[in-house]
Amino acid sequence: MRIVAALWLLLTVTLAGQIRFQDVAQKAGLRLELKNGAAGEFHLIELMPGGVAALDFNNDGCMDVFFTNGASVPSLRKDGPQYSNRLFRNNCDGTFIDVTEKAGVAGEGYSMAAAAADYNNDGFVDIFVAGVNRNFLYRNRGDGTFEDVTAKAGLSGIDPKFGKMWSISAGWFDADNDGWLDLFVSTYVAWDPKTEKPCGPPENRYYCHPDDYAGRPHQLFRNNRDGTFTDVSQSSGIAGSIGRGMGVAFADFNRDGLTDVFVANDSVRNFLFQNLGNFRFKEVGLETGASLGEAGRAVASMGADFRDYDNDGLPDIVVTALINDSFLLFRNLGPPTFFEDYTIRSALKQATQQLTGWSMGMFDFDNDGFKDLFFANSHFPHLGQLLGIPSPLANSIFRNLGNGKFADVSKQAGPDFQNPGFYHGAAFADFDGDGRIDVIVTAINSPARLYKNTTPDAGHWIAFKLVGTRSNRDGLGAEIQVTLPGGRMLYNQASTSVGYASSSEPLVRFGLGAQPVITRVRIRWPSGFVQELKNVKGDRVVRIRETPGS
Ligand SMILES: [Ca+2]
Ligand SMILES: [Ca+2]
Ligand SMILES: [Ca+2]
Ligand SMILES: [Ca+2]
Repeated sequence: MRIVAALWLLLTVTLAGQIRFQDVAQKAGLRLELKNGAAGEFHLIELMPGGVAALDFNNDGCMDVFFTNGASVPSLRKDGPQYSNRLFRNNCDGTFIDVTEKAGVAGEGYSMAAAAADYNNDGFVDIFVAGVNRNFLYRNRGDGTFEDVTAKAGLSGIDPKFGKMWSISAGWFDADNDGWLDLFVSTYVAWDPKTEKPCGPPENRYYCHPDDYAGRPHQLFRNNRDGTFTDVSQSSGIAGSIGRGMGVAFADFNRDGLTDVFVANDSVRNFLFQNLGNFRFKEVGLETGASLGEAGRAVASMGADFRDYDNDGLPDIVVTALINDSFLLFRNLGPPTFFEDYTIRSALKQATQQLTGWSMGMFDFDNDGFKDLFFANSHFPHLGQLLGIPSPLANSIFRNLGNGKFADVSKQAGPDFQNPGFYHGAAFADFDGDGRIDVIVTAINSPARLYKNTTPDAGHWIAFKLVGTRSNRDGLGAEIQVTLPGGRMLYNQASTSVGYASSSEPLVRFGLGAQPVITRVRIRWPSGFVQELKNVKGDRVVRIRETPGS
C-alpha cells in the first residue's frame, strides 16, 4: 500500500505542470475598480472593503461575478457610478457584460461583502450584501432581476442592543440541517464617523489601530422557511463571544454531521463555534487549538478557508494575517484536541512572514489531487511611511507538495501574476469551464483581475453540482469522498463562504491527477442521507440530485 501511494505521488508530481495564471479581466470586459472613498481623513472602514462573489445567477452553467463597492466617506453614500456594486453576466464565450442596472443590484451605502446562495430553495441563487451600518438581501426572481427583500426578511442587521453594525463578512450554511440555509454575519467593530478620533500626529495622520475600537458581537439568523429570518445571535450563544470578526468559513470539524463556524478575528483570538444542534453553539477555539498563533499569540487574522489539505478526511484551517504574524495552518488531527499548529511544519511560516493577506482559498489549481493555496495580498496603505516598504504586493500561490508541505510558486506563475496591488477580495470558480479553477481578485482603487488558470498539463478533474431535495437546494454542508482506482481517497465539501468577505462557486471540485475515472463517490448530504455512485467519468461537471430511497 505504501509503495502504491509512493508511486502515485511520484506519478502525479511528474505529471503536474507549473501553476500559471493569465489576467484576462480587460479582455473579458470584466471592469471594476474598487473605490474605498478615502479622502485623507483616515476612516477605518476604508481599509477593509472589497468582497466579490462568483455565482451563476441565470443558471446557464457559466459562473457570473458580483462585485461589492465602497461609497463616499463619511457620508456613506454611493453618490456616483464609481461606487456602484456591479453584476457581470458571463456570456459563456470568455466575455462578460455589465447587467447591474437591469438586475437592480447597484446597492446603497458602503458595501463590504457578498454571500451568495439559494436561501429560499427556488433554484435561483440569491445575494446577501454585508456593509457598514446596513445589509441587503436580494432575492433572485429568476428572470435576470433581483428584489430587495431586506426589510421583509428582517436582515437589515440592526442589533437590538448595539443598533447599526459594521458587518464585514457573511456566509450561508444550514445550522440545523432542516433544508433551509441560515445566515452568519461577521461583525468588525463599533464605528461612527462622527466620533472617530484621529490617530497619529497632526502633520502625519494615520488610521487608528483596531484596539482603539470596541468589538461587537457576530450575528446568526435562523431561516424561518417563509422568506423571513429570526435573529438568534443571543439564544444561540454566538453573541457571547465578542471579537473583531473578519472572514468566515464553515466545515464539520468533529464529524458529527453539524456544520461548525470558524471566524477569523483581527488582533483577537480566532473563534471556532462548535454546532451543538438546535441552534446552540459553543465557542471552542482555545480548547481545540484553532485560536492562536505561535507561543499563544493572537494574530491579526483576515481571511480563512476550512478544508482538508492532507486528504485524511478531517477539514483543516488556513488563515491569512498581517506582516510579521505569518499566516496560520491548523491541521485537524481529530479528537480529542483536534487542531495543531502546522504553520512551521508546512513551510508556510517563513514563506508568509513578510506578507499581509486578505482573501484566500484552498483549491487544487493543478488538479494533481492535492489542494493548493491562493492568497490575495497587500499591506495597509502608507505602511511604507512606517516600515520603509511598499504597500502593494503581488498575490501568492502555494503548491501543495503532497508531503504536508507547501512551496511558494508565485514567481513561476507567469508575468501577469507578478503585478503588485492593493488586493483584498478573491473568489474562486471555473469561469471558462475548462476544469482548471480560476480566481477573481479585487484591488482597492485599481482594476479587478481575473486570473485565468493556464496551468499546462493539469491533471484530470471532476466537479459536482449538488441539488438538494431534503437538504438545502445548493447542498451546502454536503461532504464528498472520492475514491480513486487504487483506493486513494480525496475529500471536499460544499461551501460558498471562502476567504475574506467573498463568496465562491457552490460546486465541489476535485483534481484527479492521472486518473480519468473515479471508482466511487460518496456524498453525505446535510440531511444525513448518504448517496453513492460507482465508476464515474471525470473531466466534467456531474449534477447529483439528492435521492433518498433510490
Ligand atoms: Ca451564468
Ligand atoms: Ca433563491
Ligand atoms: Ca495541487
Ligand atoms: Ca478555468
